Amino acid sequence: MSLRNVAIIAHVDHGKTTLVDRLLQQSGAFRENQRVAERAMDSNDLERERGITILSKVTSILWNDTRINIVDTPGHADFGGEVERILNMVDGAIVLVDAAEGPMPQTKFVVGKALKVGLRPIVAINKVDRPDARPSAVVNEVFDLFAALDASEAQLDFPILYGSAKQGWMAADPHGPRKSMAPLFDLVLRHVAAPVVEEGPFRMLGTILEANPYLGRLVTGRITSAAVKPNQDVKVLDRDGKLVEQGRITKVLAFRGLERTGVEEAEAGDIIAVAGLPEATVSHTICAPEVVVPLPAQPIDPPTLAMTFRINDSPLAGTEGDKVQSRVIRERLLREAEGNVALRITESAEKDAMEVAGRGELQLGILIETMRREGFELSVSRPKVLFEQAPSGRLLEPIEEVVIDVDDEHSGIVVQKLSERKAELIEMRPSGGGRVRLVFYAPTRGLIGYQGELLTDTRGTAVMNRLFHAYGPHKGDIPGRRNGVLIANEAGVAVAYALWNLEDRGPMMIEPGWKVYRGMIVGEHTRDNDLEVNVLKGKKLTNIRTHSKDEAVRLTPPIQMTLEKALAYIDDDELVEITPKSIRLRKKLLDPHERKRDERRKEAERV
Ligand SMILES: Nc1nc2c(ncn2[C@@H]2O[C@H](COP(=O)(O)OP(=O)(O)OP(=O)(O)O)[C@@H](O)[C@H]2O)c(=O)[nH]1
Ligand SMILES: [Mg+2]
Repeated sequence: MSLRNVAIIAHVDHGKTTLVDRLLQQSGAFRENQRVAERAMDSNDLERERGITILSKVTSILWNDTRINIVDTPGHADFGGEVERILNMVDGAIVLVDAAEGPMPQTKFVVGKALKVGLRPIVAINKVDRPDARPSAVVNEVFDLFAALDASEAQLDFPILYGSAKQGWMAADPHGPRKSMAPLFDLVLRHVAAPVVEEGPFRMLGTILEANPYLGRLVTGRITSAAVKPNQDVKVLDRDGKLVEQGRITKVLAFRGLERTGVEEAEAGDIIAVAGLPEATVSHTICAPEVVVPLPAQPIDPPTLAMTFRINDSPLAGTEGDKVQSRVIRERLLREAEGNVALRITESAEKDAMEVAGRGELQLGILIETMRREGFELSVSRPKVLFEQAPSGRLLEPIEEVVIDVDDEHSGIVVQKLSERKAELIEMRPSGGGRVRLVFYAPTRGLIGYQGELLTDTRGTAVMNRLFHAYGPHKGDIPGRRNGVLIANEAGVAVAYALWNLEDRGPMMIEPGWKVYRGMIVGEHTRDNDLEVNVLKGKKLTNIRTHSKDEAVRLTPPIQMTLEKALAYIDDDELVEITPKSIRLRKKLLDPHERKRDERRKEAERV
């Protein structure tokens, strides 16, 4: 049977997963009356909640007797390294570009990678149904992008389709016919080459790794040579050709619609998953026992951001979660690192703590969120950017390209705030409709926690996109949070009246009825120093005042501390306490005297 392998790549939210929905539907992959959720490929809980793709996934459809393996990729920059590997597994790529937004940083990143591995992408201008769509201008921008990325003649000559994944059509003209995805299917068959198959015994490069609750470790990749069957003896080589393990494949799985089906044999060129190899991972070669040379594999991007995961040792520890011991946390993290190649877990210098390094705030945030749902309690430190050293000995730090689209009137404050954070403005141009597009090179360090501030500064109208650019010289000190915090001075249950009394000290982060402890952060101080406050003190109860009256005190709604917000908010001497039920902020040292002593010690070190 003839075969095509194609990846769908784009900036975040440009419609990749929605497109895959339509391709599945229109190729008849679903049964007549099958109920299928929207963005069906985003199958894990967090993907569904957040509406983003986190893990790349493979599916396949049949079109005119050709099987097309389609890989849906994540658009968020934290998962960019994975997209790069996937492009090595396919023979074609569909680049989706939002007809209103045009090419964005991640478009540039993925197109650059696709061109580099020699693919000739198909460009699909998506979302032409948007009222603000500007398809022909966007095509020009895409052309400029390809040219700027040194595309070859053949690559510059990219075929273009216009359409709406949401409405289920693609066509050679923006005006239609607005009928179906057939033009895209046909173009894939015409434009994407059949997979090149090499001679020799069985070899396959591990490209996607996942842990399956029933089958164990599953490694997905494209078979480079020969066929593979269940129960076949294989070995696994790392990038340098060192033997990782010898074993037997227990299952060969093909991707069919939303399901995976065990098959009796898979042929060279096909994208499949194998089970039964406990050590094999991404960038390993799974091969017949006689093979000695591994397939070329790109190295995995080094992590750029790290956090310390410690046991929860607050006075409320163990009251909301059941997985609290450092041994359990450690095992869980090590298991995660096995299935997630972008994470690096190391022992921390601190007691009962592990250092977890990854590609970004989102990636680490997702790990924490997953663990809390499993019943874990943790306390996590402020994210730290990982530096590198140039051969000259000079300190280097990660620099990102940041693109911010903002209403004209707010551009001033954005430029000011980002230059305080040591960002460099490299481009500023109108982007239509009274908006401007600002492009910066900014140190990752300065961007931690900026998203929330940006939304406040621009009344929620700005859109920020970031992408790793390069390691550059360290930019020097970046001022941290300016405000101090309000700290509870006693353990108990917060009372409305006490919170109301503290309103002029600053916004609260807790609500009446919440449990607090000494050293817990309960609000933000309007000034730059920390302040200890009493949130337990009720109004003196006299005969006439009842408890219910106390409740009637009208409070300003507190700051809602989501996990991401909390991680970005805390300072070096603070922690986020995470349990299945709560996110609390606290001082590392709960005892005020200890904090004083620590401060004095630091002061002494400075002079
Ligand atoms: N108007 C319009 N909206 C669309 C279209 N295609 C997708 N969307 C919407 O765009 C949003 C993002 O769609 P997804 O399919 O999740 O985008 P994605 O590229 O897979 O996003 P990531 O996987 O997170 O990178 C959803 O709200 C879709 O409904 C389209 O053709 N027109
Ligand atoms: Mg998606």
